[in-house]
Amino acid sequence: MIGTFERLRGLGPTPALAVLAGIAGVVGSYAAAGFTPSFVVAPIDSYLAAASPGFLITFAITVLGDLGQRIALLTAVGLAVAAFAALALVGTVAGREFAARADRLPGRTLAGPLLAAFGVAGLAFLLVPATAPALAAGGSTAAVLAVGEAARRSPPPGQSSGRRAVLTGLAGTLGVGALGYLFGNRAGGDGSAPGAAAAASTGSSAGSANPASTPDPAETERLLGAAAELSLDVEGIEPLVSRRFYNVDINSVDPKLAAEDWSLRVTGAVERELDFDYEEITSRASREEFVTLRCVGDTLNGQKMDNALWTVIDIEPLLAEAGITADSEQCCVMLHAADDYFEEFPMSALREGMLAYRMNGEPLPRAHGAPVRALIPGHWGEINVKWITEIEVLIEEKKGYWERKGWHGTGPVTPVAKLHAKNRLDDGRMEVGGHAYAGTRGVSRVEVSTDGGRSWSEATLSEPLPGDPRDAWRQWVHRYDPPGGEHEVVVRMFDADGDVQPREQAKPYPRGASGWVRETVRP
Ligand SMILES: Nc1nc2c(c(=O)[nH]1)N[C@H]1C(S)=C(S)[C@@H](COP(=O)(O)O)O[C@H]1N2
Ligand SMILES: [Mo]
Repeated sequence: MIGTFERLRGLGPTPALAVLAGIAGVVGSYAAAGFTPSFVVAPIDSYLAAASPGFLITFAITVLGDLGQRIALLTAVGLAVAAFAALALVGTVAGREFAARADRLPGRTLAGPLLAAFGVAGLAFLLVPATAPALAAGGSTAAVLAVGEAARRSPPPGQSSGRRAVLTGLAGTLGVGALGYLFGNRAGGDGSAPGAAAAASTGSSAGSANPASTPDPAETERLLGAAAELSLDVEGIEPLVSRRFYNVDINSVDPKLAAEDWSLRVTGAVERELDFDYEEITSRASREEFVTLRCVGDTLNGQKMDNALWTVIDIEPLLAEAGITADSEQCCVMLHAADDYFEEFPMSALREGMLAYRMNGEPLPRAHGAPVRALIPGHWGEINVKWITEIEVLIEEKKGYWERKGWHGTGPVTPVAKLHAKNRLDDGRMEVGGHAYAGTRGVSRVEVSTDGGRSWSEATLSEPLPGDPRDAWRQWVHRYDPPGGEHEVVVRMFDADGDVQPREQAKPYPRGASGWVRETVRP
């Protein structure tokens, strides 16, 4: 270890130049691939997520939230830079050795950059078998090394050769960086980088050139208009159709699928295996349905719960075509996706399920599963598989991605009434409000206590959305004269059968958060 360090020091500024070249290599890959799975960082990031033990992921989801994903992405970038830098260093040292021996050969000084380019392009291609990003990574690394080395050999008078090399290398890396910014954003750029994920929920997607029949836009407009109309006028909570729909992904980089290239296979314990393309899915009779999703990793009063209007077809007829009838024996299914995600759950839940290809009147955004995702009413978000590619019918249970990490997130959601608005009104009263959701059990009533649970009042509920959807949230609001000081507000919901939700609080891991939400309010 110390020996290695001493040897690196003996190289002078070469390690610094190698790091710059490594950065340039990663940026070069980005320039060619954009923020897509062909970006060299993507497989490292998903490897980190898949290989992390359950407790770490649980901590990342429930404590760090979106920060956890950013840390994973940064770690992956760091690892990619380190690997490229190491190859650049080895290439440079070996190249100098070679140049010293072959001291007549023209172009011998390019031996180092060339060796590094081979190494970096090779490694990049091993990680992502895509030619252009691999070549761009190798080329960018070599370019920075070449200009840095040239500057080292012929420093202008009065400047140390090492300093000159690093400064030139830095200029080269910044140049590559500018190109990367320009081209990378174009290649992968539809706002699906984690920072822009929320904005993507109303953005464009792979399906923009989609040839298929779309539902009557006037009908969509009417439904969205009705949802806006029915939304309670409460500052600080989402309207009935979320403005920012949450995002949960196993990877930092989302798949980018073109509708024309996509297809959905039905495989496994079926009479006939089937393969549907986008056209076949979207030319079927569709309908618009409001469906709410909530992540099993959502904390009790967290924000990973949202509602949208989806254009859907039912899955049941596809199963029938594959020869699966209502009395078939198959216990369960595994849904597979383009990001290597997989989730298993009961066949009975899939029969109720839908495939969605539009969201709030737009083609399904990339961040939410373009071109087609599954929606399974009443169940935790995780089985609502995005970028779906295969429905595998099983005769025996298996574990899905999250269940392998210790979660039990394939069942029905727990009922919840969130408390997100705590507003002081102009007339001196307090206003509290939020959303209530119980999956297909429905919400019939929300009660609020402003004295820590001693007495209860009935809150105002938003009217049901048009079509009386089977799996959509409601909003609630309650206004009251606040007591003198700090007080505790408690909220509980009742389902359609009139049953109150369980009071005891439980953390998200492993079966989803539950219990009555309690918040301290200061008037
Ligand atoms: N292919 C794929 N599908 C997926 C996921 C994923 O990482 N990959 N995440 C799941 C989880 S845990 C949830 S909560 C929902 C979130 O959907 P959203 O990002 O559209 O809100 O998608 C589910 N479907
Ligand atoms: Mo989730």
